[in-house]
Amino acid sequence: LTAAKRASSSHLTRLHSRRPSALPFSSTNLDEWTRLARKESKCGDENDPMQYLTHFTPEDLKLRPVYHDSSDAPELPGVYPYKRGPYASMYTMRPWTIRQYAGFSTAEESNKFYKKIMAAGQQGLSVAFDLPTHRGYDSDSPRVTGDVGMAGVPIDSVEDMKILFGGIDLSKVSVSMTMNGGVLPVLAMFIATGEEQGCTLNQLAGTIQNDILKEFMVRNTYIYPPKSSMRAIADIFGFTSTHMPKYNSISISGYHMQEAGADAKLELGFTIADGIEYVRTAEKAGLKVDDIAPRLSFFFAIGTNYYVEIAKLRAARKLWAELMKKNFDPKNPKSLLLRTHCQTSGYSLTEQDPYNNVVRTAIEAMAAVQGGTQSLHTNSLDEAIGLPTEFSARIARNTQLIIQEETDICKVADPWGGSYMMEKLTDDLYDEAMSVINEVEELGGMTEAINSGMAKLRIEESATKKQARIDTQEDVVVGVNKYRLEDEDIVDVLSIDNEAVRISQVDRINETKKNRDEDRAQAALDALKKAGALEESTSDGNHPSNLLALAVEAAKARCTVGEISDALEHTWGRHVPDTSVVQGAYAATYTGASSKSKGEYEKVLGAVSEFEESEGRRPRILVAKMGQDGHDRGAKVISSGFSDLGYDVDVGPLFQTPREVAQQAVDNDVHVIGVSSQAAGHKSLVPSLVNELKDMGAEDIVIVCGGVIPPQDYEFLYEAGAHAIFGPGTRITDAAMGVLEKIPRGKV
Ligand code: MLC
Ligand code: 5AD
Repeated sequence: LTAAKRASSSHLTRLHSRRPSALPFSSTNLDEWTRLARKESKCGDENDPMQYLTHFTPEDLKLRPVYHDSSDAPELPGVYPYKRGPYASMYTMRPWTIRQYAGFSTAEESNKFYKKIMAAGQQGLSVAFDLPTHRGYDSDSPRVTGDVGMAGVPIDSVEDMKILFGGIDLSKVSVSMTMNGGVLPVLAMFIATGEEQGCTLNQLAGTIQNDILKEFMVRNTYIYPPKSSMRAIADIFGFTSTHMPKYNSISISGYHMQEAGADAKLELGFTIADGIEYVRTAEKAGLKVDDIAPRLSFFFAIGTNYYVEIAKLRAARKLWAELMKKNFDPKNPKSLLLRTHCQTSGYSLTEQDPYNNVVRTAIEAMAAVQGGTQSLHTNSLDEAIGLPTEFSARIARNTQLIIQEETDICKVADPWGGSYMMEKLTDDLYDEAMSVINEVEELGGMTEAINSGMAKLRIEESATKKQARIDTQEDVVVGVNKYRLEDEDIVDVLSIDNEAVRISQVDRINETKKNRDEDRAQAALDALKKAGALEESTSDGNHPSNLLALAVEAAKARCTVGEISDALEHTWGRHVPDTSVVQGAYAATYTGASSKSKGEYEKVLGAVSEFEESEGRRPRILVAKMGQDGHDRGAKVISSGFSDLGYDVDVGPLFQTPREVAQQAVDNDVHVIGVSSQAAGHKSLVPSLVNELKDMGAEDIVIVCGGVIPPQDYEFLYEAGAHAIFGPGTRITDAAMGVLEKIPRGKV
């Protein structure tokens, strides 16, 4: 809402004529708040913003823009350490941005969708790219056949990016792009698109995720090893801080940690520690804290732990402000502000009785808003089944519009401030996160904590415990482990013709390469290769070897995402992660469980040892991830649970082709392959796996599938050769028993 619209539509106008304001404040915090709120609201020196921004309810009761105690220096939003919000007037002047994450099929289809949702009330854009783009592969690469266009929109060259933003004025709309591994080519293509649309660099507003540290920990769409990846980030900081003052150069993300199983203290501690590591990286590369810190932004997940999630955002702002001050002593107050995007939790949503997800999401959205987020994505009700349909996306968007426009929630900043419970919870979480940060510091910072495996293992342990709490009903999930329906309705899902998308992308790549100036393209790629091979970082935004500047030239020369990525991979190589499994965390929760859950757990243990006695060895399962899908929470939790239940578990590497999985299964002589699919590639990857096993004469290996698989696809997968499918919400004990029953006996 604009200030003008607010003033005319609310009771403000009446208020001004009735009560001209005086300013009786003496305390410094209140003075500071008043100065800032006056500036933000443009209410003029003659008005007191506390009154100017007051809203009257239909009962003529006052809702003030913020409430505070009567101490000399009350805590207030917009005032250090910003626990109560980054802006003084918060949502009374400008509500958070409704920014729904979207992208699917082709640039044309996604562009149409963006225009529709903007017309229906969405306020900023947020692009979801497909997995090949994330991992720096063009759509014509043989490694990515099953992934093109499935989990997001494919971008191969600036020609795709121009279609994606056709008719959308990039000087007016802020655009977030979730891109980490493939950040250089993709950001370069966005910049080139803006310039070719006629915008100047200083008009481009938005955010690039660009947070590689959490990729190594949880999200897995990295390309290069950590050191080179951090160098690219410093160059991006240098370029955007010099040329793109409205652009947020990073979105430091705890979201994916929570999705991977981190509890709030781990999510908060690791995220703030990541932020500190990025500022250190920038300083080491010669950048000044006040040049980059005002454009660092954050991103948190908001789950169903209502109070804790609100406390998390309050504690986050305070932690960041204090640690920035202590470690870097910036002069610009904006360098201390933690501004954040939030997304409601995907993990908390269920495949079973999916309309319940609307309610969960609304509650989570309320927590995000009461915690003071700057931007929000609310998930769609079909989250656990597939990508949002037009219907489910509408309900998700309207959830935010209803909070913003039908309620008076925006009229008061930090309504929980001063609550005994909330203040204590905020302090406690602050302390817990601070001890995680101190632990990380003792290891030498976040890069070291990641290298040591500590961060990943702590999150995986937390994930396994959470699963065990659900399996034992200590944590209730309505419609899943309690109040389960006898029959589930089938919900519509968005279906994408992966093969058609791939063919059209390949055509456009060929066309683009045919029409470009080949010498210019090769020269641009050579320049990138050379700069990548330099020992020294060139983070300075005006330096001729700045990697983003060179990537922009390559994008303009019509080089593809794959070519630009390859030019750097040439010297940087590709990162190969370790695979390890947490032991004992699943079993541990059963020691205190009810006798019913314990009984089930022991039943599986018994069945597994009976199998071992009769077959001469334990049941052996290869947990496989095929294609570019790096979501491995499910695979990790299954591996660690099955291992505690007595299985021999082989954890396959990420990003395998079906042939590589079949080969590993044969080499390790497993009974079962457990395919974990979260990114919609199952309909092409599972049949290929079946064929590969046949080719190797290993059709007796049982295939079971789990993850985000729409029930509509079950029949297809069974016909293709899958023996069992376990949807989200399956208890590990049930899956372990189900798999055991599928293994034919008598094979040694
Ligand atoms: C805000 N403004 C105010 C104000 N509130 N001015 C006066 N008074 C107030 N009360 C101003 C701000 O200063 C700013 O201007 C402008 O209004 C916009 O406000 P903002 O608060 O900065 O909002 P926004 O532009 O939406 O930016 C929010 C952000 C940004 C800083 C958090 O980084 C962002 O949009 N992030 C989104 C990230 C995202 O969508 N990620 C998707 C991940 S999905 P100015 O001039 O100061 O800029 C994913 C899933 C997966 O990751 O695939 O794994
Ligand atoms: N469109 C919309 N939402 C998406 N998500 C992932 N990909 C898309 C997409 N293409 C959301 C889901 C998921 C989270 C990581 O982001 O909510 O859980």
